[in-house]
Amino acid sequence: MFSHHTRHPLEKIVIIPTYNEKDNIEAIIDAVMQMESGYHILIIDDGSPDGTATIVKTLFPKYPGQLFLEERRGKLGLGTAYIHGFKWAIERGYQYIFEMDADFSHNPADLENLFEACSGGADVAVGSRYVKGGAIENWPANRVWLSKGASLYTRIITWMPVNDPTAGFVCYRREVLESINLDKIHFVGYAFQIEMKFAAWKLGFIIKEVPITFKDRKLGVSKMNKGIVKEGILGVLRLRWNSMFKNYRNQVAQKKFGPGNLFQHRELIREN
Ligand SMILES: Nc1nc2c(ncn2[C@@H]2O[C@H](COP(=O)(O)OP(=O)(O)OP(=O)(O)O)[C@@H](O)[C@H]2O)c(=O)[nH]1
Ligand SMILES: [Mg+2]
Repeated sequence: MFSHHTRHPLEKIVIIPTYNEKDNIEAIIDAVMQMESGYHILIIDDGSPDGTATIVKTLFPKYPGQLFLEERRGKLGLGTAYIHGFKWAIERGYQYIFEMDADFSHNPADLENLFEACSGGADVAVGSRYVKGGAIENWPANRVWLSKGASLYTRIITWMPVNDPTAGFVCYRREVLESINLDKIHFVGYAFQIEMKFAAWKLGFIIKEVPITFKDRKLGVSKMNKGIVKEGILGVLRLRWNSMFKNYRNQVAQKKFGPGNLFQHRELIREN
């Protein structure tokens, strides 16, 4: 019954950062584990006072060798949680590394579409609200406009050809995360999502957007705040600035690959 897990034990892992997600965490883990093709899950919990991590631990016996938890001491931000998870997943040899929220804004069934895009030639698959077939359900108008505004702003400043640059539902081929010097990624909120895509794009990787329907969270509370918006506005300017006067590719590439042989490295990836 679980043969697919043993056949590809280290193929796909979904990283889910959590802060106070006790009402969602068990259901989201169950939903991902129910997917036919077999995903592992890594939860990065930042010492949630509501006991999210304790709930994850009670699920270990149900999903042996498939469910993992990294606990950090305090709320250190979404960006550093993902960086921690990326390093963890690369070290263990996972081939497809996913980002997903815990709050059911992202439909676990869409993991398959992201995976298909990446196994079919893309290096990064982005679950996108702003391509044909994408949608947002139940978000208040002000959140929709903030998000659309952020996307437009990012496109105007960076010229990056991604319609949903703040999207947090993403699949990366491991080569992408290996090629980026993750210690150079500094943003923590929406700017983190933009920065990761920007770095992948600047390094020449192929980004494909896959339409998704994004739903507002039903349970738990949002961690969105003014600081995250401010970081986004200034962060995008900084990305553009850094890429104008200094070689951004050199700055963000993992030293062992770049800068001269990075594209060579990328050609090797593409041939595989
Ligand atoms: N580990 C960790 N996870 C976080 C942190 N901030 C947010 N998260 C998680 O990151 C995911 C996205 O955060 P959300 O609060 O849903 O942010 P959002 O989607 O912009 O806001 P809403 O959907 O309106 O709640 C959720 O799974 C959160 O629990 C953090 O500082 N550390
Ligand atoms: Mg959310």
